[in-house]
Amino acid sequence: MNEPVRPLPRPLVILISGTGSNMQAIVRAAQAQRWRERFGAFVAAVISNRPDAKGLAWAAGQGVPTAVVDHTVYPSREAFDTALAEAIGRYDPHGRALVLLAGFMRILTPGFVQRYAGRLLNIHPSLLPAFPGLHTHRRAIEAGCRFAGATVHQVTAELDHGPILEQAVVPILPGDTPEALAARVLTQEHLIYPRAIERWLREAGA
Ligand code: NHR
Ligand code: GAR
Repeated sequence: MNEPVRPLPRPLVILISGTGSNMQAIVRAAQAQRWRERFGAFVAAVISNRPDAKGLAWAAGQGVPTAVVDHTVYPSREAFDTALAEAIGRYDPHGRALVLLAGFMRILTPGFVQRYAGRLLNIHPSLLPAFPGLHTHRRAIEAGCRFAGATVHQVTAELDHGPILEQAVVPILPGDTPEALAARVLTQEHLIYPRAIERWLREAGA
């Protein structure tokens, strides 16, 4: 319902820093669930802040445009974020893109977040509001948590604090290592991130 006959284009721009398995899950869901036909949504670009990110080669192999904005060559976070916004803008001529952080490891400035307000999502490997920031799996194990998980949320200026769109829960097992727990959480991330995006697109309408 409410899926228009010829929806306006909705570029999806995915930001990565590494493997890009969440990015792959999004690309596959876009194809399998016919997001272009249903929502006008298509993966317009994958952009990495690291030139050696594994996910870039996979995206290029799928025919998805890729770009690198290497944070190490910019003098400040503001300068990096300005360059990143310029790169996104090349794939977002009408300011409608949904920008998806998928294992993206650079904290974004308030100015950048403001520019994409309401259309900037992140997946974080913890059950927010527990364990914002880094090393979430080690911290959850050390805290004695019985459960961990992942959260898809809107990005706001306060790190890992935006409104929650989806969550998944996994058990923490006796003897778990951060690596074992991370792998268990990651399988759930690949389910909830596409689900959150599909719902966002459906609710955004044309
Ligand atoms: N930016 C804002 N403003 N708000 C959020 O909620 C953000 C964000 C940027 C990235 C992802 C986040 C996560 O899900 C994310 C959410 C990087 C760091 C970090 O400390 C923390 C959280 C997240 C991503 N990065 C270091 C930095 O100095 C660099 C670490 C590295 O390069 O390995 O930017 O966890
Ligand atoms: C994922 O677990 C994601 O939630 C996490 O990094 C992994 C990236 O995997 N993100 C963060 O820790 C953000 N600070 P992927 O590159 O295979 O999607």
